[in-house]
Amino acid sequence: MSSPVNYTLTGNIGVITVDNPPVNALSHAVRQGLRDAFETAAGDASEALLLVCEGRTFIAGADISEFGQPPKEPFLPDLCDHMEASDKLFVAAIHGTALGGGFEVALSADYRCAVPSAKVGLPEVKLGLLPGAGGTQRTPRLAGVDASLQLITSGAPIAAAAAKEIGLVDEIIDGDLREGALAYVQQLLADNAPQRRTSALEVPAHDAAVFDQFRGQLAKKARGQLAPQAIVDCVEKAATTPYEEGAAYERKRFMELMAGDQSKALRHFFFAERAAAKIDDLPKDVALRPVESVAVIGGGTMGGGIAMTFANAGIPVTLVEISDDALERGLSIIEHNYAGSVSRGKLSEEKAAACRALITGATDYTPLADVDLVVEAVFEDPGLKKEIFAKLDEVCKDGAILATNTSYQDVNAIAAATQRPQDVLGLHFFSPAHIMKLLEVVRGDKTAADVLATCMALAKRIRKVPVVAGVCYGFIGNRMLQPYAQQTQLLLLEGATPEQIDTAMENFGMAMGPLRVFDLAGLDVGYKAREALSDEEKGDPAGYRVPDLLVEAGRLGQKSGSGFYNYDDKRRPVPDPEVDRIIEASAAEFGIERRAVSDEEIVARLTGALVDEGQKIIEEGIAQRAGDIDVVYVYGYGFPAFRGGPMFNATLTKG
Ligand code: 3H9
Repeated sequence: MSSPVNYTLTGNIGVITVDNPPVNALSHAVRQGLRDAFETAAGDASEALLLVCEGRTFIAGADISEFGQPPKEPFLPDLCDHMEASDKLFVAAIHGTALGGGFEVALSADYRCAVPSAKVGLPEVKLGLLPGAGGTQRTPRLAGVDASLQLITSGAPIAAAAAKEIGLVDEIIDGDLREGALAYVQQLLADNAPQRRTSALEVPAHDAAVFDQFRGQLAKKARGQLAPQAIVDCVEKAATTPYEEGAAYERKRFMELMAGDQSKALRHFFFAERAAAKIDDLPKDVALRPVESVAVIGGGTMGGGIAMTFANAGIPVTLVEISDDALERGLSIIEHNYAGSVSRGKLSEEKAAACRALITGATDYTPLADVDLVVEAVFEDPGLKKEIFAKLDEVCKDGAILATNTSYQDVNAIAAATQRPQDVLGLHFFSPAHIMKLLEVVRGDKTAADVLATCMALAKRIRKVPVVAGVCYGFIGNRMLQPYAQQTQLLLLEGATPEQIDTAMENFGMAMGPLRVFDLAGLDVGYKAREALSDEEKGDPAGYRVPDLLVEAGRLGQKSGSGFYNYDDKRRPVPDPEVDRIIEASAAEFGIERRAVSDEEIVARLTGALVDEGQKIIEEGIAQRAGDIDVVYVYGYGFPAFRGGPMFNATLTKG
């Protein structure tokens, strides 16, 4: 097999080219190829070395698929030291993304140049790791301690210009990178630019208090996570000890993290997210339908957020409401949201104005005749939804995709209201739709392959993470929420308090405990939904008696100032003895004897409820694979990614 690394002498410059699609990851063969190239270069007439990459990106990191297998020489940290020690001037030329081990390779060069669109970063923290090939030691020597802590603990890549500003990139190359980089190397040679080994540089002066400040911030922001804290320790070592000592320390901490459950879980999640985008029984070459214009029906919170999502991706949207007043309200919420993004610094004023300009309003279906996709986002009334789809069937052009954003309704029944069920599917966004990353793509019995494939590709374009679900009540996420909610209620009746349950689950890593979530969503929502169900469908009354009593007492959750908690003017939850009395009375009604419930039991029963339902969802073919369920729960329901999602977490706890 030919090597993914090619070495050629171009005049007096040895050009090393990595070509390992799709992302030039540092597989064993690439590491070997790099080592061989440096050995060849050591014995030839080259005066300097240039590293460039083929394809869409510079090296995007170590090969994650090799993690967990016995490591093979050359090890990346040694290779980086070896390349850095070369006595020929070494320059890295970056396009696409130089990430993780890829950026660590670049940090081993004497100089780095990049095209303006390039990004660099050390995203290992997102895999529960730290940069393990000198990244925590070399970055602060170039960029200083503060910028390095920010870069490495966040894992977020930065643009070439920002990287140049903090010293991580030396030269921006406009135009063709290879040509520009060759000229840059010639210039360096002509200027007699000295070799500049990063590991030999001094870490710039800094405030020693910054390490504890970061530890404190991360204890809150990345609660329960090991890698961010380990990164601070490593950068502190870089600032306080010689390079060799710091590098050995980094290596030790890297290996510890690599062997731990958090990194296993996050690595599982990395691949689960990418696998979720694939539909097993879909032909690979299915032609996609064009989606260049969209209509959203319903201008409420959900519809408005969906409209913003498309506009933010540059796709024009028509927002349809039933009256001028309703449309006015819907558009003003959108404006308010954009203004909020601008004031929080998330969006520039120009970008917000450009996105807003892509959204137009309508109060009838005439403009829908030409759109490529319609997303219906009216309230959960099955009759109304069917009526809307029958109307869409009349006005929309052939081939338009008709989607419902329903959270629970039968997508097949909605599709049957049209003469073109093959064009109908569910696109279930999560609120707030312009922020939440998850998109459940609900495949009806008759949904055409190209409709499904188009929507999966579209999801990526609008920066969502799509997961395919089959038709059932609540699809994947909301279906699993039911037994989770029921167990929560049983735990209350058996003796746990709302605060104990929420704290136990938040300490486990959930973004928010279940009772705080119910209060936020509004207890009246579930109450109304239950009214439409038969007793059998509602299940054990012990699973909903307390929230029913709370709603009947006017406690609808945050919106009414009280629910499972009272809320102060800053929306902080405060326990209320009245709620305890309601819980105790309900327990007595069902003859449930109250006892001390441990935090471990709370976590085990609530995560167990998710897993049991998840298992059924897989058996019934509603989800394609366990990893898809993990993606749904992490992106849609605040399940901690560092536990891999509910299904993966169960495999860890089982041992
Ligand atoms: C590290 O470097 C540790 C070192 O510090 C120390 C070592 C000692 N490995 O995301 P995409 C695959 S840790 C293996 O859809 P995009 C991916 O699975 C690493 N495979 O493309 C997918 O495969 P498939 C630090 C990888 O254009 C395909 O490539 N680096 C890797 O949307 C396309 O990926 C990172 O964490 C990898 N490193 O985004 C970077 N990366 O087609 C991780 C990707 O079969 N990668 N694949 O499903 C990314 O963030 C994105 O992939 C990237 C491209 C931004 C590069």
